[in-house]
Amino acid sequence: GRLTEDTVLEASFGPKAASIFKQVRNIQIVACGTSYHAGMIAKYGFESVTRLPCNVEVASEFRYRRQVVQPNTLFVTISQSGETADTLAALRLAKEVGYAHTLAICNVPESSLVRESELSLMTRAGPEIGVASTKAFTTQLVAILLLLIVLARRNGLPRDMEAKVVEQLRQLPGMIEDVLKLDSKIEKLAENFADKHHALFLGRGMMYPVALEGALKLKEISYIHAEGYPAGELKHGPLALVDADVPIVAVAPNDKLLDKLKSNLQEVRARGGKLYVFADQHAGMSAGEGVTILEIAPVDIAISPIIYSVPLQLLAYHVALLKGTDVDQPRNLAKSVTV
Ligand code: F1P
Repeated sequence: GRLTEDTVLEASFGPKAASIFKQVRNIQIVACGTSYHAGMIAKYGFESVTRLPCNVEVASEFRYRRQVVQPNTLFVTISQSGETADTLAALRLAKEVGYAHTLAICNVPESSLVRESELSLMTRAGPEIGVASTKAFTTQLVAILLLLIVLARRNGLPRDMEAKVVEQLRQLPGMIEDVLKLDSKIEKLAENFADKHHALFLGRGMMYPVALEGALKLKEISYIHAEGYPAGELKHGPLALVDADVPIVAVAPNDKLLDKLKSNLQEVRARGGKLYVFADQHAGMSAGEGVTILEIAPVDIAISPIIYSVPLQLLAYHVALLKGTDVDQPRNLAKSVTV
């Protein structure tokens, strides 16, 4: 038969996908750990492009909260394994309390989460070898962009905007190859972290969850205490932590928040904090005393969270290697938290 848009949607997401997407008026995202950070990024994109209200919450809180269910809400879970106990319990609760539709973004087709959700979108990252989620995260971000296109189309996404996102996705593999070329520089940078006890990761907008994810990776595999912060919140507390012994990582794409971020970074520098900034080539950031810049080729905002996550993953990896920790099997952590 003829390949219609609806047929494609149903082949990708499951039966009834086309009519479900037409009805969606709200989005509720629930996930844990790294998958939660992917959900936070999704919220920025979904709200700004589709104009649908979107909430995001960690599953371990969502499942114990009394819910107010908005009509026509699409309940989205994100999970690498599809077996995370809190995420699964949240999905079951969502069905019980009457969320209209459920969708799992997941890496494992035969998982409980996929089986129990009405719709699913597979990330197809292949098995994660280590405990810490890395390629699962970047593929979740790609899946989120695809879902964003679908939802935005239903709500009138201009075709030129869609074409731009699709073009960015086509160029993504090459851009990631380019970022991976920073590996030896990042390996060198890691030497500034291996003997430290704390680190701060800063970003703004969609780069805030990217900063959270960078901090989580460092915690998980190198056991260095790391905090991710929205850079504008620094003055409300964490600035008190800053001294020469707390390295500060910032992610600085050339976006509309760049000037604000720069002034936040100046505040940090003024207090003796050493800065390591992954910055767009055209961000106008210059290296100097206590400021190291690693340049990233210009990228569109749609894929910047994907691109900027990769060097942060590499940083955590190299710090862990220097410290001699087990990058694949960190202490105290399980690949899939099923209890
Ligand atoms: C969620 C998660 C992972 C983390 C670790 C523990 O898992 O927090 O992000 O790396 O493996 O579980 P999932 O629901 O995405 O499988």
